[in-house]
Amino acid sequence: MPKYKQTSEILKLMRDKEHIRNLGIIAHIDHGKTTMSDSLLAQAGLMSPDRAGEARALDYLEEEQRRGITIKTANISLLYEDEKGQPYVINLIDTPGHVDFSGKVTRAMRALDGCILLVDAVEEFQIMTEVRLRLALDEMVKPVLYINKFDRLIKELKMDADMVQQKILRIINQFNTQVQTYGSDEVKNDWVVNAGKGQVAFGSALDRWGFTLPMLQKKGITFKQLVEMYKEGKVEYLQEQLPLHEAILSMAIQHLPNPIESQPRRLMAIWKGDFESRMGKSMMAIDPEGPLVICITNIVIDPQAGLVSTGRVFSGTIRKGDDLYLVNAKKGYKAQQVSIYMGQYREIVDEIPAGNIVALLGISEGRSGETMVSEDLKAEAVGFESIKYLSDPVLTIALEPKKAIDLPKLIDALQKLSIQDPNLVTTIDQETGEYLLAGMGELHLEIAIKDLKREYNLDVTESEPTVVYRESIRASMGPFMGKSPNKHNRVFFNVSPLDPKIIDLIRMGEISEITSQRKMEEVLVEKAGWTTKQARQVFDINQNANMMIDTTVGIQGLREVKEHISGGFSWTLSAGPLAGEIVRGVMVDMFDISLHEDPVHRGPAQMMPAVRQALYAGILSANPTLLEPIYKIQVRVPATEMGNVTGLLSRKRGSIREVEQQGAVVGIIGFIPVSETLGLSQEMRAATSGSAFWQSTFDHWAPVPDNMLLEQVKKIRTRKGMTPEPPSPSEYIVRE
Ligand SMILES: Nc1nc2c(ncn2[C@@H]2O[C@H](COP(=O)(O)OP(=O)(O)OP(=O)(O)O)[C@@H](O)[C@H]2O)c(=O)[nH]1
Ligand SMILES: [Mg+2]
Repeated sequence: MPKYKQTSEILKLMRDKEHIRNLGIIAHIDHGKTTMSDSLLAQAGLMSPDRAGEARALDYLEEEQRRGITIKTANISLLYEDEKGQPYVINLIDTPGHVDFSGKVTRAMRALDGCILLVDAVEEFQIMTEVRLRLALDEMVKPVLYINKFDRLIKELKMDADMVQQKILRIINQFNTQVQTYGSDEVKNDWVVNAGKGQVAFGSALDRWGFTLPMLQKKGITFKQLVEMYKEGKVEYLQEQLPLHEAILSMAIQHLPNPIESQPRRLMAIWKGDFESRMGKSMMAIDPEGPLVICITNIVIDPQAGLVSTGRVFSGTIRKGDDLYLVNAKKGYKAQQVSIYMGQYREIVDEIPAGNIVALLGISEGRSGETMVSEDLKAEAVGFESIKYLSDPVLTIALEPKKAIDLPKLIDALQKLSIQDPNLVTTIDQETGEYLLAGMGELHLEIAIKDLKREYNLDVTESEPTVVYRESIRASMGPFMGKSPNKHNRVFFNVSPLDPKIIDLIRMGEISEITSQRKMEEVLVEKAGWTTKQARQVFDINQNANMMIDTTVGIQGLREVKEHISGGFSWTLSAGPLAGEIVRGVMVDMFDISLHEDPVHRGPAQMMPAVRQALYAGILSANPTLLEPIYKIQVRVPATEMGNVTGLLSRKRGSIREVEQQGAVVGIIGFIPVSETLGLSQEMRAATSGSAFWQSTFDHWAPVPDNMLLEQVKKIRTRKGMTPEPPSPSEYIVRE
């Protein structure tokens, strides 16, 4: 039975940094993460004897129970004593495997030092196994491997010990190949795993037994005997001899880093301040006596308690009543309650020291990615790098309250939804006044709508999901002039397609509108081959991957209108001229400006429309197109059905990149436009008599084929209540 601790003892443990592990459980959907996390909670929970051991304690949302999948991340703290009696605190985050909830996994990574990649022994590496492992490698969160559903190999596949061994060797090889391919130079050799050294665990989360090879050796059980024992149904004996929590947690404490080892390495990747500053030094030392620094990694709005911010304490010790300053929001708040999450419950504690994960009440403007510091650090604090998501929201639905009187309630609810999940993006369609909700996929939106209806008690009607497009250009053109409504100000632009290298740098958050001059030069010179002079010309960067450079010389008053030009730039590009979709990948060279000498006549109401006029003229003239989102798709199907799948994919404008045969099953990897996947489930089922399993993840944006372009533009415009024909460039081109 677990030895539960009193809060006073827990605090002592949480101060002992060498004996803390912050780890995540990551995997493909349905491979058994939550079943495993539940069993760890039951066998090694740090608190709450009355609640641990509930069936599916971590998938506690009604929607999760109903669907049998995880939708959110859940935190628990565990206690594990090694054979010498040394106690360890393990802060664990169970994450969802479904692709639509990938953003939540990305946010959780911020709080972690290590993770366990879980792989279903039967299914082996699947599309999200690879995606999640690469995410961990990108974030410098060290992974180890747990191979789950070991029972299925023996019971269902009737494998003998040799066959089992071959199968697990293949999984370990897949893991190590990925680490060596995608890991950074610093880690790729250290992070490969070796089963003989106890860096791989095996087991059955369902039956709650598991082992590492050293553990098996110590108990004097051979691999062959183990397989035999399971075949003979000696599950209870295995549970007793080889408890799952021991296998997993002993692997975690031996092979995953503690905060002292990991935090300095992680800081290099996620914080760009000065390591010699007070803030930098204290975070590098994980000093519990230093100034407070917390990075928020998750927000939950609790109907009773209000907004709960979860985050990693990078420095200092957080106590109830502490004053916190939010670096991005530039506001101060008081921590009204300090607690740790145990599944759905929060347990109040007195304080949480650096190197742990905390849940706070009272930070009403807390947002994921926000940096919170103690008041005394306010003036010098440098925030963490923004959290980078691998994919964009690609589907959108229009919402309408059934009763007009509910509109304010709907707006409020939508705002709350996107505070908790920043991958749900709400916009108002400027033409129709409709409320639009964009998300990562059909399930993501379906669950958001359910929340609106049930949690927020709203009666809304929703449209079918439609695909989100982008607008872009394919030619370099110019000059284009934009004139302010009062005719006293002029801007002059050239436009061209933005270099894909720069698009990547913006998407990965390496450069943004808030990047310092010094860093901008460093990144653009090193990674894009620009000269320092060019890098100094960057005037504005827009998150949707557009850039403006300023090549004007000696313009009087430019500094005062800078903000208005930037405002016009982002306002215009949030809805392009072709179909009102977001503009992506445009480089604007502002090479001349003429301004009225009186600031009164060159305010935002004058400058923003001037910018828009020139940009619209430029985009419409430069061979504009729509970009559509493309999924990477992986299909597993019996070899006999392969032709039906490839046929279906090519009818859907898909392409095939790789076909891999594994026994009687083939794995097909390809690309398919998202617009062709709405309703694909039924067609796939019909084409393969239900024998195909498939998953897709967002991969990239690609131009809509030219022969479909105009029709697609008209379709979007009609849906938005605009005139079907897109405007011609002449509507925006002004001369003289
Ligand atoms: N046979 C067998 N089934 C298992 C094992 N572990 C989990 N399962 C089953 O696999 C299914 C999925 O388990 P979950 O724990 O919900 O999987 P998950 O990885 O958390 O899924 P998501 O969070 O939705 O990605 C459930 O039906 C479990 O009972 C195992 O070791 N053996
Ligand atoms: Mg789960």
